[in-house]
Amino acid sequence: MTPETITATDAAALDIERIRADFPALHQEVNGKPLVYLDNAATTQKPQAVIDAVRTFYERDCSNVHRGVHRLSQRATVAYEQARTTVKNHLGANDSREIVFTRSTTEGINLVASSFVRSRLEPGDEVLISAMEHHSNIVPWQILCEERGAKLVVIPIDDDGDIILSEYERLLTERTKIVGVVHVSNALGTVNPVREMIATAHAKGVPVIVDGAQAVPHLAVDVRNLDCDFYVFSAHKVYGPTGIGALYSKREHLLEMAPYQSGGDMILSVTFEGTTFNEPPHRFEAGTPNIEGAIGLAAALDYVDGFGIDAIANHEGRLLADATAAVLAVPGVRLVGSARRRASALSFVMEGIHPHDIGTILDSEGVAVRAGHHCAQPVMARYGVSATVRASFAIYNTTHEIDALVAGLQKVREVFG
Ligand code: 7TS
Repeated sequence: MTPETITATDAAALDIERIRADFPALHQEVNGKPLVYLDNAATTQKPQAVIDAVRTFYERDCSNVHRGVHRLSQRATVAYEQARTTVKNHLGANDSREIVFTRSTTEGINLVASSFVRSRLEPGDEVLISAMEHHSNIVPWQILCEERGAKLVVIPIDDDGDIILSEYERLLTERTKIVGVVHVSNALGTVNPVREMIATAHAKGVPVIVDGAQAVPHLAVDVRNLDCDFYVFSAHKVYGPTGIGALYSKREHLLEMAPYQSGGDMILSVTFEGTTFNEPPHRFEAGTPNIEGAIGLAAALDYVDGFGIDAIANHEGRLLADATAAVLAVPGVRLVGSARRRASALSFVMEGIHPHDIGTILDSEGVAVRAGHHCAQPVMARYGVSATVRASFAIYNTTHEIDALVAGLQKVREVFG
């Protein structure tokens, strides 16, 4: 959401105080100050509806899925499969069978690397990623390329933090076997033009996996409109539980893909002579899944859909625009990432002061931010810093909290003279 597209009416559409009341963890003090939680890109707080959904599973429906004839197991199975449908609807997929529950974004990428790309990668082939990827969209490809004698190729980004699209087109060749690109950068906040990038890749017959970890919480995602081959995200960044995420994959790919992990639930029949595998998505969900996690994820997406992701995006877009201006007005602050289109995250450094010191002083004021490399060390290297301070916004943040952030930064300046 570009700040200029936000209108006052959009921003007024959400009753933030009422929303805040839904999140128990927000109402506490840290170091004697009201908590100002601005580390949402790392993980979000959870609304009561999600906590209740998980709790109800344990209090009423606790059972394993897909195996019992008894009532509790039937209820658990229905809830688990309904959660799959909720994810499918939220992402705009065609078919629930295109949704695989994973542990996280990280696991989704590893699954695609292992089950889809490995068998297609010959020596001399290439995997193309951008220079602003999270480590989880770098390291699995690096390991795979090493194993297969293939090459990891990186699309450069410009000083603002936008992908250089002419370089992307140049680097996309007949050797490219997959493109991996982040939808929204966790370190820079850049919203990448993934729809256009996917069309460019498809014109050359190259499939694309999109890392949606920071996009699903902040903008409308429609996998059919994007026409991506794979899309991954984690529940915990979109108000859901940790330890659960989802992979969207075009069904034609899933049908061809080799198993990832193996064991119970992913089989049709097993003898000591051999095993036949279950249909996707179950083929990729070996063992007892994170049932309560899937149920909590569905409750989280229902919560988001109750407000509408566009209203959330407008609110957060306004906060980001206000915070950018306010933080930039603090002497010595330099922004890291000023892309054309940004969402949620504001990364910055202060001259002569280490980000960890800034984070520690902000914490003493009750303000929670992330200070570090954000699991994106190549991004830090690109901008010549070892770390940044990152404030990242969610549905429940307010302009008062931006004031608290800025007051905290003034305190940092006082302490460091
Ligand atoms: N991709 C992006 C863009 C991310 O921001 C993250 C997590 C991941 C992948 C990995 O997600 P996971 O749920 O599998 O761990 N990013 C962050 C962050 O910015 N601070 O803490 C985690």
